[in-house]
Amino acid sequence: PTITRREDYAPPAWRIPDISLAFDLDAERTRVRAVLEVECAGEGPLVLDGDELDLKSVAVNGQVLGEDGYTLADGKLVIPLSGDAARVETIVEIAPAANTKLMGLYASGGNLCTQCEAEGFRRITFFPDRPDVLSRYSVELRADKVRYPVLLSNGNPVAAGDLPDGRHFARWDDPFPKPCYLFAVVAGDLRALEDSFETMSGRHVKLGIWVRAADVEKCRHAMQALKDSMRWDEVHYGREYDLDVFNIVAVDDFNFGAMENKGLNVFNSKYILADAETATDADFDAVAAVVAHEYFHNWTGNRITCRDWFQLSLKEGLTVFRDQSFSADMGSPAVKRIEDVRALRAAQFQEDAGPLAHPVRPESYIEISNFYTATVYNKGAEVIRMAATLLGPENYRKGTDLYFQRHDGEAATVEDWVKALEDGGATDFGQFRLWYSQAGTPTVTADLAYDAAKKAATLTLVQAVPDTPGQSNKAAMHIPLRIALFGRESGSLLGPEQLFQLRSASATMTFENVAEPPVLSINRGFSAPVTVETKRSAADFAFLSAHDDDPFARYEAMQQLMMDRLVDAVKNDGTDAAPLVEAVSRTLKNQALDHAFIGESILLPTETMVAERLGANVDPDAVHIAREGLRRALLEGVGRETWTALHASLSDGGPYELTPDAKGRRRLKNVALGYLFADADDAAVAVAEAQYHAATNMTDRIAALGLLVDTDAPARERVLQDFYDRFKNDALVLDKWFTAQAMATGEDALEKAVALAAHPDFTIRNPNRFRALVGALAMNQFVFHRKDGAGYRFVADKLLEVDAINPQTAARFIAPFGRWRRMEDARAAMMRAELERIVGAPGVSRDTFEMASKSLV
Ligand code: LEU
Repeated sequence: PTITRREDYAPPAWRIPDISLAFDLDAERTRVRAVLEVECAGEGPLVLDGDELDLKSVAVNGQVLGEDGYTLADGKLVIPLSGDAARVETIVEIAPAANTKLMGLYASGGNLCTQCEAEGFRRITFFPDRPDVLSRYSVELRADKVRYPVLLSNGNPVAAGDLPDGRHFARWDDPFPKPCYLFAVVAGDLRALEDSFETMSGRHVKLGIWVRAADVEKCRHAMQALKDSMRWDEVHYGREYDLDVFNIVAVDDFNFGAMENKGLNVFNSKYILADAETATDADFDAVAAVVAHEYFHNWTGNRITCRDWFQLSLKEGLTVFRDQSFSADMGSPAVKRIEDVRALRAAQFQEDAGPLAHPVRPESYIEISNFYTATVYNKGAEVIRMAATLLGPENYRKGTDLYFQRHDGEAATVEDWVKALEDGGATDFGQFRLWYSQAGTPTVTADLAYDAAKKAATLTLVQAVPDTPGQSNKAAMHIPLRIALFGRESGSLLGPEQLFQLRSASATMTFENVAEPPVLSINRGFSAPVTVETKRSAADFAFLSAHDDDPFARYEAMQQLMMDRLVDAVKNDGTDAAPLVEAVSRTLKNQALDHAFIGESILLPTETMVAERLGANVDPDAVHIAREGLRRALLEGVGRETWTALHASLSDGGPYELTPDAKGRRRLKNVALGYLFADADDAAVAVAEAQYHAATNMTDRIAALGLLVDTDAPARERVLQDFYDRFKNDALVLDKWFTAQAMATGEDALEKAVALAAHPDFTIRNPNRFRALVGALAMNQFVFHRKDGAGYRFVADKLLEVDAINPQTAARFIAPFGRWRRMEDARAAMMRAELERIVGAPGVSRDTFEMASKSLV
């Protein structure tokens, strides 16, 4: 397969300032006429990309070309043109109903919709499918009026009306030049939840969220999030919305979360539809975050787009940082930060430590879809967070203002962004740029020495950036570390927190007037995406978990305490849980902490995170046993009565609310229930079954179900049956039913999951359903890594099955196999064997081939 490299970038030879498109829409056969106004900008013929298009005709300046007037080979339509400008017209036919890749124009639930990013537009019409060709679009849609009463595209609606034979049309004009990956069309029988928004300059925008008629009421939360995002972007970045309408459409079949097409976002319905009965608190938060993310793209992505796909983090890292900041402002900043860091560690740290590690700005790819990664998105966001920390709020805003001023209307680069921050914030980011080019999670080793006689403390910091595929001997990074010292006796801060900029391989920092032995609090707020190694003891972490005034650092201390116990338990078949029990008990009693924070901080690290920490020769069974052992130690140490009482005290049975306080109560209540299930006795089972039935919301119901699924109690089958009967007609909720079972860890959990793959409601055609069962199982460390290799085989079989119809969805599940290097030998060999089988499978897609072949190295 061909490799695309960043260094090979060359600007397009032809510009296309205007394009008009006419669609005769039909699920079986859609006809697309495209008229391109092209202008010469360099050398050579006009080269247009096309994939699975049935070409009917090509014309230049009104003259239809014969077969000798162009060449069509390897997905390229090459048309020699003379002169500086031409009008090029193509007519193609496509088959949306047969489009199982869900890229380009496809059918979902009786409607038609598009997905173009990154390279789906070439599956709709011939065009230079690259983000640096910006055009004004004018679109006419024609379709059967009964089947497709709603016809939407980008920009503003300009005309609509009836046509003969029961058909109708709609015309849309988008005045803002855009790359083709932002193009969208939707046709269907949809109803809108409507609203409006007045922008800061007093313009009125009509808002619509389009769904099935029965789902309109489930769009209220998304609509509120949209309006909140629009306001937030005005206040925090000075960015105003620019069209007369903003539409969102929710579809059930979607490879990703959502897509920021100009003025017409298309969403996976999972990130739009929510009500108390069907969505958990986490689902509500995800809806708001994704709505905000796609909306924010209007400026960071659409008005300023990417020059080429190596710059993807320019829009995605920045937009993730913006949506994280928005969610923090709308809810609890402390809990949001904890959640974001947990997600970063679970996905990105693992990626950075494995065979698929790549820089935030990658250097090459086979298939760009494989680079919509945690590194590009989440590490990219952390890099911008660090820049913002280094600049401070005022200078960061000056930098972003300058970025928008300089590059509005352009296809920009990461370098343009960094330069604007530098110039706007009057700083030097020379060394800081390494965050974009060097892969791997840096380690910072911190050693604190105290001299009681001199009342002085010295902190020695040493950084190391690990080798990653294709990169070794890396330069020292520019790492902002928020640091504070606490008095071991007084329990209070010794002087103000400092922002230390670690720029060299090692550095020391001295503290004067340290009157008592200090305890180190470092990387507070997770100021840098690094791993910190210290010699701090269990007592130090217990101390910080009780005294640190930075909520993230306090959470982190408890997590470190837990992680050290878990690693000790794996290595030594057991551990002294006493300091942890004591710290957890103390945290539970602390009236000053809110419920949500307590719930987060007392959660045990996942088995996957423990495996990651162990680093080599991992035996997942030993990890499972160690974690279950610690869970039981916490159940008994803190006391079954305490957990039961805590659970009961938070089950007030009052009306359902979505306030931060109510969410926090539910969180802690369900964490308490989880500890009771460390040893699921009859009493615990009864409490969970009662909670399941009494639940006024999905958060409580699914939490109880998820625990019961892991028991042999008769209640297990009862609640599973009840859940299925209640929700069998709601696809998103049925996904939860599949996932809960795929996450179970009983002895026959795998056999049960395999049986579920034959359930009439399971289908590999719907990406959400596939992820709900097969994806969840691949994340279930204990079952995926079953000793006999049956977990690997099942996931690999399913993955190859879906690869044949939808490569993007398949390729996503290669990563768990790529962890073979960390596993004990027998498992490592079986994982490799599956990867080899995938690489050699006849007809394997290049998406999956790239991921699997790189994972073998
Ligand atoms: N740009 C989308 C996002 O907002 C992703 C795309 C691949 C659908 O993350």
